[in-house]
Amino acid sequence: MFRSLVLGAALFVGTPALACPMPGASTYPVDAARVDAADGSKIAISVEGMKCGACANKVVTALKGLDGVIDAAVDYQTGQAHVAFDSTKVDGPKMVATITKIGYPAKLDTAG
Ligand SMILES: [Cu+2]
Repeated sequence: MFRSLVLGAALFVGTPALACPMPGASTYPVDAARVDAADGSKIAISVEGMKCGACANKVVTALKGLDGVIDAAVDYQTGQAHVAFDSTKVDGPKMVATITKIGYPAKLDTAG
């Protein structure tokens, strides 16, 4: 009885926080390859503060909501975002501002 209570408590503590319900979910390699193959200009952005796949999805959704963004791939583990975009409609600073506004401090990744 006591032993199972201890085990139960250990399992409970080990459960990821509810705010980040998708700890293992990353389709980033596939998404990044798709972005590389897409039309338009390409840009890399560093994003801080992402903890799980749901965080990455929020960033992707925000980017795709911008007029001119063709496709986006975001990896919460490395904080990398890759975006394919129409440079006549949107630019890097606008994407950075959009990501930062939803709560993830971002900056242009000059290393590519
Ligand atoms: Cu998260």
